[in-house]
Amino acid sequence: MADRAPHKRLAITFKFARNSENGRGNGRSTLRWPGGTKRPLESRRNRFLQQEWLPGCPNLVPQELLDKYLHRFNQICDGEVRAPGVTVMKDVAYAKTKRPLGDRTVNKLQNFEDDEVLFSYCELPQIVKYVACFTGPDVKSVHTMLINKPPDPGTMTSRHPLHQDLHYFPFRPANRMVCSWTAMEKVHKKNGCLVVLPGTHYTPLLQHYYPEWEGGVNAMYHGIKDYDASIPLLHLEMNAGDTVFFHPLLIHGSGANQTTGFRKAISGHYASSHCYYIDVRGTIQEHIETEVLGIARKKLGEDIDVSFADIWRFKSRLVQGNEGTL
Ligand SMILES: O=C(O)CCC(=O)C(=O)O
Repeated sequence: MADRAPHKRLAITFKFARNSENGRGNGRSTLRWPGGTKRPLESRRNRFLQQEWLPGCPNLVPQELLDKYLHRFNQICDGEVRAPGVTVMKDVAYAKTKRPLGDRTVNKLQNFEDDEVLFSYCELPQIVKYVACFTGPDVKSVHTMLINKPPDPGTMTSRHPLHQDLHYFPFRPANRMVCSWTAMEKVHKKNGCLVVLPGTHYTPLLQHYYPEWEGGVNAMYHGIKDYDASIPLLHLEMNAGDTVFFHPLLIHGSGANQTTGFRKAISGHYASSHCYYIDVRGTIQEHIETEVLGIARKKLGEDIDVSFADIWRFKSRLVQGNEGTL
C-alpha cells in the first residue's frame, strides 16, 4: 500500500466526456482514473446527478480490511461460522447438485447486516462520507452483498445481466440512494469486472426479465431486454480496495469469470432514512414483489403475513444519523 497515495488526496471522480446532445458517454472501453481534484461533497452529488459522473476512489479500503472480509467469507462459506440472516447463494449450475457449499460453488453472500465483521464494511467512515453526499446525513444500509464470482462452471452462469438496482427496491426517491462497490482483488475483463452503460442513470426504470440463457440464470439475476444497445459498455477495471459509487438507475452488470481465480467484491446499497415506501402493485416491479414474497413464504411458511416493504424494513440498518420513514 505504501506506493499508493492515501484516498484523501485521490478523492476524485471519473469523468465520462459528455455529449451535450444526448448526455451519453464517449464510449471509452476501459475506466481511467483521472488526476485528482478535491470538490465539496454536495457539488460532487450534483455533478453525479446532473452530468455523467461515476465517483470512484482508488484504494479506499485497505488490504487488511479486505483480508478480514475474505476470511469471514471463507468461514461462512465453509460452515465454520453460522451467520444469522446471511443468504448463501450457489451458482445455478451447482444449485441442484450435491456439490457442497464452498468458495468454488458459492457465487455470493447477501444480507449480512447482522454479521458485525462484514457489516463493518458498510460503516467505514471513508465509505459513508461519500454515501452521505447522495443520501444526506441520515443513512440506512438497505442491502449488502459479498460477491465471490468463482471461475465460470462452463455454463456462462457467472455473468450478471445488465440491470438497474432500483428494480429491486420498493422505495423512493432514487436520487437519495447509492451503491458502493469495492473490488476485493484486481478485477478486469477476463475475470468479469463490472460493466456500466454510462449516462443511463438518466433513464427511467425499465422492464426486467430473466434472460433466456442456455446455461440457466441465477435466482434474482434479472436483466433488461430493451436497453439502448448503441451505448458502448464501459468496463470498470479496478485494483483491490478501489471503490465506485453508483446510482440505482445506472444500467450495469458483469461478465463471466473466465479465469481460474475469483473476482470478489463487497458492496452496500444505501438510502436516506427519509425515503418512503411505494406500492409496486400494478407497476413493472410487481413481478419482483411476487417472486420475493414467494421465496419468503417458502422459507418461513405459507401462512406468514409479511409485505414486500416489511422484508426491506427488516433488512435495513441505520448506519449514521436518525431513523426516518424507511
Ligand atoms: O458484482 C457484480 O458482478 C454485479 C453485482 C450486481 O450488480 C448485483 O448483484 O446487483
